[in-house]
Amino acid sequence: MIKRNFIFLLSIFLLLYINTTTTATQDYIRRNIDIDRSPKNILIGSYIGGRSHLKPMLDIAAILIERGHNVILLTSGNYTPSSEYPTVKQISLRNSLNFKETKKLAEAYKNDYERIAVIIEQSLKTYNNIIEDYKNVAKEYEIDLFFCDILINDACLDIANILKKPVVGFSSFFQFIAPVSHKSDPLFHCSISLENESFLERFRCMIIQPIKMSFIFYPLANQLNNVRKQVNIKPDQLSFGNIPKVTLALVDTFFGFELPQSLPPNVQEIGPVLSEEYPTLTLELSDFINKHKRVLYVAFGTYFTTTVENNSKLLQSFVEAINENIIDGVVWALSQTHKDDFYPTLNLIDGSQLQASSILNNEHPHIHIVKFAPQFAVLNHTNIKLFLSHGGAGSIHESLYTGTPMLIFPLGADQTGNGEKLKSAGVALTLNKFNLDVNDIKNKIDILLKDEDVKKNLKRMEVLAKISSKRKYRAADSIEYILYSSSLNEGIDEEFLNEWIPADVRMGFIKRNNYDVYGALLGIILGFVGGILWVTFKLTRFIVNDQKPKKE
Ligand SMILES: *[C@@H]1O[C@H](CO)[C@@H](O)[C@H](O)[C@H]1NC(C)=O
Ligand SMILES: *[C@@H]1O[C@H](CO)[C@@H](O)[C@H](O)[C@H]1NC(C)=O
Ligand SMILES: *[C@H]1O[C@@H](CO)[C@H](O)[C@@H](O)[C@@H]1NC(C)=O
Repeated sequence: MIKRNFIFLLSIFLLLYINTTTTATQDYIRRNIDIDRSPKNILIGSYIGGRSHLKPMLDIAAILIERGHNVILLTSGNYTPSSEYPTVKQISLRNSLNFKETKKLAEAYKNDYERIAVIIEQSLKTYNNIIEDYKNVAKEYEIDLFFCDILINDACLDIANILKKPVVGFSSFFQFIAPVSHKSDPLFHCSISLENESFLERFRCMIIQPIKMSFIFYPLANQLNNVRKQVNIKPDQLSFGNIPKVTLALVDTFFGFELPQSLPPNVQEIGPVLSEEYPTLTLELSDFINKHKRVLYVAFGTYFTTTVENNSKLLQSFVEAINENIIDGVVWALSQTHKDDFYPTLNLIDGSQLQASSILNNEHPHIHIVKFAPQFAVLNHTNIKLFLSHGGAGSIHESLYTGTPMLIFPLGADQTGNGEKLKSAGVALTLNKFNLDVNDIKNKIDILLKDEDVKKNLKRMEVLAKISSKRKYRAADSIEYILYSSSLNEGIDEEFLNEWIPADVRMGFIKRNNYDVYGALLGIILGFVGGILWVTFKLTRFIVNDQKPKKE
């Protein structure tokens, strides 16, 4: 027995030995992953524009430019990316959105989706000019592919479709690109997940709310089709509220922050898209932050502001939080908020008074006010312990990447939903946007700084954000694949990208869900049950009749 085992072991050692000696003499050569590549022309189109909104698209563009392609940006607004992205050529839309006027009109509505409807309505007034601009640029630069920000940007999608060019859609919001039946959003007055909602709530979210919204968006779709007709574009859907007609959709988010869902191959989550480099702290800022150990950073993005009342409550709660030693410093990047958007006097809880202007002029030793801050570098500093944010996608990505917990004060659009998602990931708390309360703010700051679970969850999210941030290269790869595939085809046809587009989108509602098959099955079951009932009925009547005494 022992002898047999010994021989067995010996043969294994011999085998291992032979194996290692043969592999040692083996030579290796590199696998070649180069692909055929010829320079192509890509048009980025965004109606909304603006730095924070465009940045992720431009970061993907930067990769494509490095690989030899040309990128032209067609957008509105006065953001010029030339300082940050010198290789992107920018052309401005002749008729862009009048932000001031639109904001005024939108403020008359309470619901966020109604405000979006206002912007869509404004955009329709200039649809013809925008189409004209796209057409001219497409012709002049021989555009091969359209990379469209899908928010309120039907013109970009339309022009790609009529020129039969591939179109890649971009958004940070899944609900606009691949809506699923188990998720919704506060933008549509429902919660982010319908998993644990009651039957009535799901009925409201799936049936009532869409009907309510269609009263607002159906007339807009008609208006869009009227202006389409004027420039010989055939009627189609309004992309808002529908799955946009794109070849490939890229979504700048990541599961972990976003609630998980399944995706077809031509919809790819590629976020968080972040730049390779960020501007450093100014001397002044780094001086301030280095001198404080528990600093709260406050910023509401490039577009958003709140009321004088809310600004004043925020400032008051910062002063009190510092006095109560919950934090020891605050950096507030005001951006669109101005120094007169505050009440002149703050009445503190201890009865004392402070002049807002003295704080806003940086006379308070522990509050540092700036117009703009190099946000990533600020969040990246170890002394920044908390971010009070409006909850825009870009800010959230930077905060998660740097492992900074968040207190979200949502000011509109997708921000309420983003706040809910962060809360469910256990890395943030949210403030009530209609009823801001000083004590509530201080309490939540305190919790977020101390909670051990928050710290653990943040570590997890930081790793997830870091590894996911590599996927902007995947986004660029996918765009290159579409370019390559369309150049083989001499443009695009019905069959284009069928290797990635699931059959269900071609099958129609009934066939896709096999409702005809289930219908037939139901018919068979009903027929069978009906048959049995009929036979039983006949039989009992026969027996009953049979037992009745026969009339003579
Ligand atoms: C719904 O409830 C289940 C069971 O309690 C839980 O595991 C799940 O996380 C909940 N889902 C959401 C979205 O809260
Ligand atoms: C972020 O912090 C790390 C480590 O503290 C540092 O190496 C890196 O340069 C910082 N990056 C930026 C953009 O501030
Ligand atoms: C905070 O202020 C109150 C009252 O001024 C408004 O009603 C709120 O809408 C506002 N909240 C936000 C998020 O701006």
